Amino acid sequence: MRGSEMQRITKETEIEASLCFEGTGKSEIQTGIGFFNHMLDLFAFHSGFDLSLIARGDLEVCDHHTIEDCGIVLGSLIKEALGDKRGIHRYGHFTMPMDETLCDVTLDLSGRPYLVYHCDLKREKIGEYSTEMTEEFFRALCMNCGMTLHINVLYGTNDHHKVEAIFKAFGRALKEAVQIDSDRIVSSKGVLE
Ligand SMILES: [Mn+2]
Repeated sequence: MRGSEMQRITKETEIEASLCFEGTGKSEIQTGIGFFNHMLDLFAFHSGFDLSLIARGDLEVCDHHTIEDCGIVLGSLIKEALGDKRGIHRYGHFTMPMDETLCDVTLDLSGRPYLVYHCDLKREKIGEYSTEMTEEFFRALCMNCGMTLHINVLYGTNDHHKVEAIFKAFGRALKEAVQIDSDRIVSSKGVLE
C-alpha cells in the first residue's frame, strides 16, 4: 500500500495529514473553511485515495495561510507516497463537465514543478473561501510534489461549479497518473525526479 503521513507546524498553521493511494475515497477533512473541506472531500472521492487532513490555521487573519499550507502538505504527501515512481502511469488527464462548466486537467508526475492555470472567476469568496486561493493551493501543491499541472477551465458561468470541477478533475487525473501499470520507471532518463 503506497501512503504517507506528515505533521507540519509553523507559526501560522498546524497540519496533520495522511494519504493512501490504494484507498476507497474516504476522507476526514477539517480546515475550518467549509467550501475548502467540500473541495478536498471531492478530491478524495474522485481520486479513490484515502485522505485525512486536520488543519488549525490563523483564520482570524484570513484563509490564505491555511489553504496554501494545505497545498504544501498535500503535495509533500503525494511525493512521498510515490517513492521512486517505479511502474506508475506518470501522466493523467481528465475533462470534467459540471453543468454549464467544462474543465480540463492534465498532469505529469515528472519531478518538475510547473503550474499553468487558466480560470476566470467573478466572485471574491465562496462562503469563507477566497476564490483566488485556488491557484495558490495548486501552485503550492505542484512545487512540493514536483508535478507539472495544467488547469484550464474552458467555459462556464458559475464559480462554485468551476472550482469544484477543478478539484474533481484533478482527483480523476491524479488517480490515472499514480496507477501502477508496468514494472519500469517511465522516463527515457531512467529517473523521475
Ligand atoms: Mn458543490
